[in-house]
Amino acid sequence: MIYFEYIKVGEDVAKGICTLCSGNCGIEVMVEDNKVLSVKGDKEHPISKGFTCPKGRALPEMLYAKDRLSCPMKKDENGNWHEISYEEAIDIIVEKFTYLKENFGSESLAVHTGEAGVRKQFSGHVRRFGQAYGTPNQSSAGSHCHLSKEMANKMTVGVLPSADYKNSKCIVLWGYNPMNSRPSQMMDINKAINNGAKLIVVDPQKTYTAKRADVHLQLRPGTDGALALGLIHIIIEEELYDKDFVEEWTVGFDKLVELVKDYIPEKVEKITDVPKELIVEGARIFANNKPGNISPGIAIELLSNGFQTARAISILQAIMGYIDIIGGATMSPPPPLSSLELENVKYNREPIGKSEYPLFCANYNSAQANIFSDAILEDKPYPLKGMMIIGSNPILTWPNVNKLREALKALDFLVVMDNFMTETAKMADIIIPGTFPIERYEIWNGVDSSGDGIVGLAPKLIESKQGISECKFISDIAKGMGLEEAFPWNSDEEAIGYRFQKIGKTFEEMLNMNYGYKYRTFEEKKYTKNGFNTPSKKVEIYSTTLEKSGYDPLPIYNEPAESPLSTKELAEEYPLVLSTGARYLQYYHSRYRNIESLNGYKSQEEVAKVKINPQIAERKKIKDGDMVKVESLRGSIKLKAEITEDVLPTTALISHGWNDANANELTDNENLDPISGFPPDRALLVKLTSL
Ligand SMILES: Nc1nc2c(c(=O)[nH]1)N[C@H]1C(S)=C(S)[C@@H](COP(=O)(O)OP(=O)(O)OC[C@H]3O[C@@H](n4cnc5c(=O)[nH]c(N)nc54)[C@H](O)[C@@H]3O)O[C@H]1N2
Ligand SMILES: Nc1nc2c(c(=O)[nH]1)N[C@H]1C(S)=C(S)[C@@H](COP(=O)(O)OP(=O)(O)OC[C@H]3O[C@@H](n4cnc5c(=O)[nH]c(N)nc54)[C@H](O)[C@@H]3O)O[C@H]1N2
Ligand code: SF4
Ligand SMILES: [Mo]
Repeated sequence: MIYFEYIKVGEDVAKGICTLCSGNCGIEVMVEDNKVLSVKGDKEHPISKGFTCPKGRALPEMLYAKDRLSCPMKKDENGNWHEISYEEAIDIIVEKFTYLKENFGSESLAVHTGEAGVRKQFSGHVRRFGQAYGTPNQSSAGSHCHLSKEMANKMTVGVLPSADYKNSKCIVLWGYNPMNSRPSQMMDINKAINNGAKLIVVDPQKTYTAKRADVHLQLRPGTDGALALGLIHIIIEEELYDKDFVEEWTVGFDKLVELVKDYIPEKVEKITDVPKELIVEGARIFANNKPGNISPGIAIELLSNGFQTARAISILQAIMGYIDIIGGATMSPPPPLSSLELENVKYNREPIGKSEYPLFCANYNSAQANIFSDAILEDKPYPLKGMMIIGSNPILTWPNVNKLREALKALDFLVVMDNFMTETAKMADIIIPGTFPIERYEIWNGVDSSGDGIVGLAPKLIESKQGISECKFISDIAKGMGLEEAFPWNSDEEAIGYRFQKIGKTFEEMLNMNYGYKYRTFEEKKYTKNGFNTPSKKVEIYSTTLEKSGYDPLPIYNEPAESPLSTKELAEEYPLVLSTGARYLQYYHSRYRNIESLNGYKSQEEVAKVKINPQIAERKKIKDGDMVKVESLRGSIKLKAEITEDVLPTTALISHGWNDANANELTDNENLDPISGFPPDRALLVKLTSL
């Protein structure tokens, strides 16, 4: 077995890569008799340099968790589970998928990979299976993560840039808190701050990071677009922008001047609740400490106005000329790997969401999963009868879960592949136990300290005793359905090896490069050669692509669909603005509440909390730790109150991912962003009552 060659540092310490999150930290793994004993950081790794977070170090606990699924299971008519053989599971799935295709058309099956599939080999296999089977309804965590800001940036500057923190003089963390969500990046951020870089944080919460900032713009959730236009207003009014860059490399600047004319600090303060003096100070600091960059987080995407907000932020960075330069926002193409997409696929129907979100669905050849419930329950635009969900727990992560639960119940057939019996897995007809990353090969990529792009192969370090390889599972269903032509590989190794063909490397060569292969050296201002990757080859402040699709070509601000300003009457009954989902370091969405060291050896009831300001607590006679009810138009949940000055009196915050206090019972799948279809998880109206 190839992977044993890997166990070569000393006798039993293998070098690997943690791919539990996109940090891709280098790890040293103690392995004995195919069992992982411990995980620690690999100091020689060129990007992570020895860093690991508690999740990575808890890998052994995850692998050997008592409640880990270990056998395929089938649910009977009475709702009881029975262990079945893998072969039997494949036969049932093949039979059901064939039935759906013959009776309702291929589009009646949706295949979804969640966050656990992001940048993983198996998500490509799942899409490929969908293409071979003939369903356009392939979806991913991209229905509510990353792709909205990626598409907004693509349409504006040609690509989603990434911040070069180390060399920056002004770092803006905008609805982004890497301290919890991408801790390995804090090394570079801290280095820059120690070298005198300014830090601006835009966050409704006084996070630890916000407390360290030079300027903390503590805004009302969902008003980020207005704040961005306000900052642009000051930068233009005080002529702080990069005039040469704007002149030569942008289109629509004159229209931007017109758009932001009204966004004077007084007006922006009224919308955002951020004191006007701070807005002015923030704009000046950002413009006068060159080069700067802005990292927009998920918070600005999970809004009913998220797409245009992402555009406004992208434009704010661009008019400073901070793009594609060292210390600014660097533009790096992804590693050029061979694609797993099948060519020339024709479908009978458009994917679900294509008529509502045509640009999103066309850009990503995907369905928009947030409206699957409508297809299942109301046959809109046509019936959806079956789903295969791999590496996702929609019951805890998709918006408006009460409706989603009804929808999943109404399906003819649901297959879930997971490592644990999640709330979603409980609703399945068939469950297949999955693997963890170090039980399989994975491709990783990152940027090293010189800004060079690296792609690598994360080795498989142990053979899974319980789980089935996700790629093998997909390939076995495809073969069962006579679609083997689309899956010509004899093993997972062969399939991964195929991906490296385009860079001229073999599987074995990649496996022998512990620290990856440098596929690109960093080069500044590439746009001066070929222009930006937009139709006009310039930064499109005014986007004709948006205009042609009937959207506003400028980064306009609309109030959140539910807000004290847009729905005044509703706000009288539901007066608090709720933002859901801010990350905790030790959890990953709905994951790891069962991992004792990560959950602090506590029950969910003890740790699930809503953060509220002392003023609200006093008014409602709530003490810290009291149980409260939080209610929106969609549903209500009960959990403990955490009383903290870190949130404004107008705002409440709840993380998502707790089975018994599921924030997504409150969220909305109707007022989705009109361009991306992303859910407004970060700005809802709720009321709070003490229990
Ligand atoms: N430990 C851990 N790491 C993760 C994840 C995880 O679940 N756990 N998830 C991964 C994934 S898939 C993603 S997408 C990323 C997300 O990671 P980030 O982009 O960092 O997102 P969050 O931590 O959810 O939110 C960042 C901040 O946004 C603030 N916020 C809330 N509402 C608003 C708002 O309306 N406007 C603004 N400006 N800020 C707001 C919150 O208070 C929070 O401090 O993290 C990834 N990393
Ligand atoms: N209210 C609210 N909702 C949100 C968000 C928010 O901020 N607020 N954030 C959204 C965002 S950005 C995202 S990305 C989504 C994520 O939403 P999901 O994609 O549903 O993410 P998870 O809850 O992590 O579910 C992943 C599941 O995969 C399983 N798993 C983990 N690793 C593997 C593996 O290797 N193989 C297999 N087969 N299974 C595996 C885990 O046990 C877990 O049950 O949530 C979204 N939902
Ligand atoms: S930050 Fe933690 S979970 Fe993410 S790759 Fe590094 S060790 Fe793994
Ligand atoms: Mo995400």
